Amino acid sequence: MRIRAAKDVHRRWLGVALGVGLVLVSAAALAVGPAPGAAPQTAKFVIVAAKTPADGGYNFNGYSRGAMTVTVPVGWHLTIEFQNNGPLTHSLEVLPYTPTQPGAPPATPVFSGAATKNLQAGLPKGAKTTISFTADKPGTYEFACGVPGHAAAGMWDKLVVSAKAKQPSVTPASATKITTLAR
Ligand SMILES: [Cu+2]
Repeated sequence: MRIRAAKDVHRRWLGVALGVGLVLVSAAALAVGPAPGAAPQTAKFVIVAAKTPADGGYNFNGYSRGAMTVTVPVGWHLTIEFQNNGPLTHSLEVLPYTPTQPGAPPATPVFSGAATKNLQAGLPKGAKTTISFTADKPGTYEFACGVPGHAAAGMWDKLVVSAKAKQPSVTPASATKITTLAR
């Protein structure tokens, strides 16, 4: 009897220990997100053309001339909700970064799907559209307005596709809110 009772106590403690262990493992998984090397995910965020009057309205989220940098791990999918808040038409495309902006940006984005429709004519005030693409090649790129003259006037920011980054980020941190979704 005494031996059996001791075994029962032992089993009970083993059960408690396993339970605590499971809770700790679950909490750790929630805290750090997917394990390193996990499948790429989707980074979703908003870019508003002419959000503020900064730089004559030639800005995205209030930032112009590369003042905002979005960094994403290579291979991630990006879903960008584009909105135009300004009186002029604007658009958005991802191009290779160049220190000098062309007067008429190229009509083909660097990643397939990384451009809004009517790139050169632009979208009117109040327009909303979503673009989706895979950032499948590391490097430094730019978000540019495709309406001729706008990127040259300052309407461009940076996109870094990083082989080192594990999670997406934005500088400054208040420039947009990046949501991470399962792909
Ligand atoms: Cu524009």
